[in-house]
Amino acid sequence: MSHVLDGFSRTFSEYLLIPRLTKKIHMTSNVSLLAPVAKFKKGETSRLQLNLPVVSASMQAVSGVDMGVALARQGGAAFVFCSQTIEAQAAMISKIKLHKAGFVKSTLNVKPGATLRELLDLMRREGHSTVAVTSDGSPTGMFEGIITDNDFWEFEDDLSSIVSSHMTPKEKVIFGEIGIGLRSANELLHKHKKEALPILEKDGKLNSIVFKKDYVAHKNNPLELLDNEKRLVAAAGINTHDYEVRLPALMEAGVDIVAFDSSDGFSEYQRDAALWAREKYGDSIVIGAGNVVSAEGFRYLAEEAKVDFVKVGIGGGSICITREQKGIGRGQASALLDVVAERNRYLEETGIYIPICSDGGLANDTQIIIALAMGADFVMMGRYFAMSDESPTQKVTIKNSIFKPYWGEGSNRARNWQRYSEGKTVDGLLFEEGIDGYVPVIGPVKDMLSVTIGKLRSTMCNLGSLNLKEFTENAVLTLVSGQSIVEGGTSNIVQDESGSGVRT
Ligand code: MZP
Repeated sequence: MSHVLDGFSRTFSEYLLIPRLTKKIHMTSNVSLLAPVAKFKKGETSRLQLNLPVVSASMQAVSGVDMGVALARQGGAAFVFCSQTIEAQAAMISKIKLHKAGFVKSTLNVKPGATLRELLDLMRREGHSTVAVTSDGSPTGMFEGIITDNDFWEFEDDLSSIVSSHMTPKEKVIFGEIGIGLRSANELLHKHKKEALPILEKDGKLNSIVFKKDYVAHKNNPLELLDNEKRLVAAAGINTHDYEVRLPALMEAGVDIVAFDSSDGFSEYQRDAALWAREKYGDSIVIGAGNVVSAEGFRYLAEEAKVDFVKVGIGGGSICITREQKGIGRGQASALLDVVAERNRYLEETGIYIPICSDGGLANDTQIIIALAMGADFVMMGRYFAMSDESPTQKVTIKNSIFKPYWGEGSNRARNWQRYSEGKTVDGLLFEEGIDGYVPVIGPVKDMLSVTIGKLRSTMCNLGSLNLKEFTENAVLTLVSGQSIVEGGTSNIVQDESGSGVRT
């Protein structure tokens, strides 16, 4: 006979948090938002922590290179979508990893004999204005000089003339020698008022370049999430079909975190793929699996698949129609509470802490806060980031407002058959599990997160907590009735013209 769980399947909007004692030390500026991603032993620290408990979904309409850079700069990570060719996904990861580092391998190089026209094409294609000149035009050739778009005038100079007649030659270039530290390199940039500092091998070959813009960006984004080599942390979605080829390509590109992108992760496919990845790469990669919505699903991925973190959520995503189409899923709050309780039991039994990611269905900032209070270590969002300038879609105007398209990975538009393989036909999906629509454009990720995270820090102080662990431990939640939700809104108010309320 079938089994019916006690109670309802509940959502985040049905809960509120009860404030706890706020001491004078509980100031937003004292709050730490460090969030573990990789599993760790009790008393130890996770080998990879986010600086903000937020990641973006592995979706075509959400996570590309710009999102990877923008989110890592804020302390989170973007899971670059896997519903694309292996080469294209690996190239995106490479771009994120090469975007910034103390010492960047030079990606734009020309030979001294190249024409200005060739140089201009290169600058336009790559979107950079500083190019290293090497004897053979390679990133590690003999260094001959540097040329920037200030060294010639496109409409005045003869574009068939060669680079060497316009570049700053090596004798006049300020450069660093291999072995120089990042701090000293930045000091040289500062002292000589330069934008870029080539780093040369002892024999004069180009090794790398240090850019002033990276230093400035780092100072402007103190929570920037960096790997051991000071490159941005990059994450990617993977699937259980081509992981034996995809994962090596992503590793080669420098990926730090991967997560299986699946609507239902409670499967032997994920177990086998995760064990294969662990066997091949050990702890050099952080592996997430999911999605699950039950204690049983969590236990399986923790014990059998030995993954680093587990994602929770089926059917709650804003574009998701899995529940209507197939009848599987669970209210996100109930799913999360159940999985968190099992994670805590697992911790008691084994001494191993497995971080949990609450994925999908977060409709506003309050729900992000409630998810973290309920014990999610970090949250994954699609719609939220689809609304930002950095999502990889084009803006469109609809009835005088600006929108961006946003579609589910289970829609025919995404054709992500690896995620929903059971529903595949020769021409596409037998049935869709996701919809295709539009979301309003809000602005840059940095600005959006500053508001969301500001609210989170403030609520953490209301609950007398200085970090996310204390936040969860201190969290006392109450279920709200329909009437108390009405009470929480405004009442007997006449709106003034600016839209802000005037109490009557
Ligand atoms: P949301 O933040 O837009 O509410 O939800 C994003 C999450 O929905 C993703 O991380 C993924 O788990 C899930 N998703 C993506 N595509 C679909 C679909 O087409 C979907 N059904 O459910």
